[in-house]
Amino acid sequence: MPRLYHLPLSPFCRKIRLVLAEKRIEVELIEERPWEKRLDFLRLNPAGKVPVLITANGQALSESAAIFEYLEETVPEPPLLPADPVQRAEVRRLVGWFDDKFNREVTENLLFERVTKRLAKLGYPDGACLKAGSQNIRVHLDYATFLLEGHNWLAGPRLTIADLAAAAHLSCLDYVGDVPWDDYPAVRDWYSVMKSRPCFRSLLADHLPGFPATDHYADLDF
Ligand SMILES: N[C@@H](CCC(=O)N[C@@H](CS)C(=O)NCC(=O)O)C(=O)O
Repeated sequence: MPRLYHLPLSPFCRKIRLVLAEKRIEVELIEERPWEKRLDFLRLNPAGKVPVLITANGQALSESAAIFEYLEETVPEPPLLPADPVQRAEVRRLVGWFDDKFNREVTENLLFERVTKRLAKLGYPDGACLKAGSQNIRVHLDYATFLLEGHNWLAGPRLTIADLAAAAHLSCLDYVGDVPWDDYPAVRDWYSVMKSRPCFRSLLADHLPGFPATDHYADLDF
C-alpha cells in the first residue's frame, strides 16, 4: 500500500489526500512534523516538506503538483483534469492561484500564525498577519463567487483538481473558524457539496490535540 507523510492541517497534504480518495487509492497516513527535520524524512525529501508519497513500489515522490500529475497519469479514473488542453491550462492556473497566491495571502497569514507557530514553538501569532489574512480571504471568496457563476465547479461543469486544491485550503481555515461563510453563500454551497463527497470523510475526522475544530467543521449542513 502507498504511504503518505503528511500534516493533518496542511492544505498541500489535504489536496493529495482528496486526490487519493477520489481515485479510490488506499493509503497509509504517517504524520510528519517537518520542523523536527528528521534525517530519515530529509532523505525522502531534501526540501523537508510534506506531502511525500511513497508509492507501492517504494519510490518517494514530493511536491504536491508533481504527486498529483503522477497520480493522474497512473490512475486516470476519475479524471481530475479536463481533456481539452486550454481547459487543462485553466485548471492548472487555478491550482496555482490557490496553492501560490491564496496560500501566501491567506493560509500562511492565518494557519501558520495560529497553528504551526504553536506546534513548532515559534512564538505567538502576529496580529498584523492575522488581520491581513482575514482581509485577504474576502477578496479570494469574492473571486471564487465569480468563478462559480453559471456552473457548479470552480473551473466549469465538472469537478477538477482546482476544486480539490481550493477545498483543501478552505478546509484547513474552516477547522480554525477563519472562513466567513455567511457572507459568501455561493462558495458555502459549493463547499457544502465538496464536504459531502466521500473523499472528504477522512479530513472531517481529523482532530488536532490542543486545537479543537469549530462546531460546524464536520457538519454537512452548516
Ligand atoms: N510546494 C510544496 C509546498 C509544501 C509545503 O509548504 N508544506 C509545508 C506544510 S503545509 C511544509 O512541509 N513546510 C515545512 C517547511 O517549509 O520547512 C507542495 O506543493 O508540496
